[in-house]
Amino acid sequence: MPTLEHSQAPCRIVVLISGSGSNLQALIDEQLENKLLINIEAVISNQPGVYGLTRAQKHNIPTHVLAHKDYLDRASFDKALANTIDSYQPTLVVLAGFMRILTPEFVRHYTGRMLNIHPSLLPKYQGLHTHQRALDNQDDIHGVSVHFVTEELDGGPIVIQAIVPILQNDTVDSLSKRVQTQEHIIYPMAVNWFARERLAIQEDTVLLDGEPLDKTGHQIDSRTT
Ligand code: NHR
Ligand code: GAR
Repeated sequence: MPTLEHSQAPCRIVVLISGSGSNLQALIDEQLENKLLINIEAVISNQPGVYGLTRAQKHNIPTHVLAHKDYLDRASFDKALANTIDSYQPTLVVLAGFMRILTPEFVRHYTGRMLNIHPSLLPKYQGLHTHQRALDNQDDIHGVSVHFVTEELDGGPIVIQAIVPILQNDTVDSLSKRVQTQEHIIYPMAVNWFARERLAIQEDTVLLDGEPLDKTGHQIDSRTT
């Protein structure tokens, strides 16, 4: 029986990974808890042999490896990637530790229906090595952002951020673990909102339940919650 709360078909999701897939696991767990809300149709990795593929297979989710090294250039890789994704007719594409920059053509095709999780308090530290950069700058806080993907790398409208403290003697390892704990909370939350059609984009602003969010999205402060 469909519930009053959620009578639609599950939101069809394709997840792109490059690595261990702990964020993918958080989404699989969300799906297991709430079967009617989302369905991960496929997982695609640009890296062969990564553990995220095993996580998907354990739950009978179809997997594909598209090794970017097998393609002549970014455009041909992205075409093959889009063809594979679109064969599943997803409503949402989720980048979960996906480490290849995507071409503008690819990104435009998924406008408003592709999310990324980035390990920094955007707009600070776009790009790579965010934990090291936060430590080098002796920041007091660090964190993670979920944003809609646009042509500007890590520059799309932000849905949600979680703040973590930086502690004395933190290393990249200790700090990234603290950040990842928050990743596994906020990514399922953002995907859940999308699946329930609670998110919209108006120009550069994210609306949650019709109300505009700040530029930094909905904020969760792990120091106080
Ligand atoms: N593509 C676009 N157009 N826009 C975004 O916002 C994107 C994107 C592709 C990936 C994830 C992003 C992150 O969260 C992401 C956001 C990879 C690189 C990178 O430099 C940078 C940012 C992100 C992902 N990749 C190198 C490249 O040449 C390869 C690095 C490697 O393989 O280790 O593609 O941080
Ligand atoms: C996550 O910490 C994510 O924030 C980061 O990679 C890790 C992937 O972990 N993403 C990026 O750095 C994107 N450039 P996972 O494979 O265990 O989900």
